Amino acid sequence: ATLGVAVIGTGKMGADHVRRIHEVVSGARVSAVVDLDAERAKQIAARVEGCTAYTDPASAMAAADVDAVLIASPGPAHEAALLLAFEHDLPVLCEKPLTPDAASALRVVEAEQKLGHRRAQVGFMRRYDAEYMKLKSLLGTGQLGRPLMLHNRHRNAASPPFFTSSMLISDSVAHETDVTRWLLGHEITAVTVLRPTPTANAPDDLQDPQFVVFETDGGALSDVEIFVNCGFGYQVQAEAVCERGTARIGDGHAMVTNMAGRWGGTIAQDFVERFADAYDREVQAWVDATRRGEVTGPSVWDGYAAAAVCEAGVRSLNEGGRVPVELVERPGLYG
Ligand code: ISE
Repeated sequence: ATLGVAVIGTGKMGADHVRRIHEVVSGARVSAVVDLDAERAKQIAARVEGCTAYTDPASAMAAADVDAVLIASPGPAHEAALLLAFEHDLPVLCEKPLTPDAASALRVVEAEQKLGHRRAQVGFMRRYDAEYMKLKSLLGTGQLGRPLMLHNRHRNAASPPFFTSSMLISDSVAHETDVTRWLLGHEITAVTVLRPTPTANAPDDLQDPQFVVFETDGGALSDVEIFVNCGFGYQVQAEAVCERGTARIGDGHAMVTNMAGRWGGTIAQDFVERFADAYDREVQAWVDATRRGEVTGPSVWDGYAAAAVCEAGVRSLNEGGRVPVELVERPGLYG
């Protein structure tokens, strides 16, 4: 049967997922949208036939035509929505970050364990990006040998008005915590955040850019340039340096033009554009797995690990120096 999805939060990502489920994904329909802003909820619901607007997640989750939940509200609202979905035993796709800190993420891990089965997938969409997938499978073949270093660049054209210095880590570098763990198959054991003089183009008091170094339990280093007011566009790149070679993605060379003494191409302006295909693949995979009664994507454990690494990163940003990451023991539910 068609999966009835409640989309919680109708901001930039939530509205894009409503469009995606309505127009791109097969096997699912948006049966409910939830937003604290009733007008906004109504406007978005009006785009989809048979979709009901709600202002609180609880009423949406209790509705008969809701079979699954996509959480796209701001991070601080995720824990309550996740715990509620678990009470209804509803499958969840939760946008990153799982929650804003390690303690709340651990509560979500514990709640899912109590259910006794996996119910939630975390929205680390880069795992569904064609280029990242290629890099992952190349590393998996072993042809390049052991990975020694991973260099990541993560640039946004401009940060939204509510962005804080900590969010460069907890909201943006959250992706590289997952990419590092997933590509290398290592856990991150320590984080160091360095602070170059901020760009004059960042809002006052925003520490932008930042340079982050992860150490892993496999002896690798993964560094991240995070720069959220670079001005020119949205750019995400990764280069793995291994014993027998290197591999690099994200150069955006899909099409190169030559014109009047110049060569080049265009740069995506935001993540909705750059990762459109990845989001499509992610949500379709979630719907397909859910309809088979399975959970296959990045887990709540991955969300917890990312939260713990980011929490250490924010401490390093604020206090300076190297901050170790302490994870609880990985529960059996997560392999
Ligand atoms: C945003 O929340 C995302 O998830 C984007 O992928 C990232 O590039 C951006 O910096 C974040 O704020």
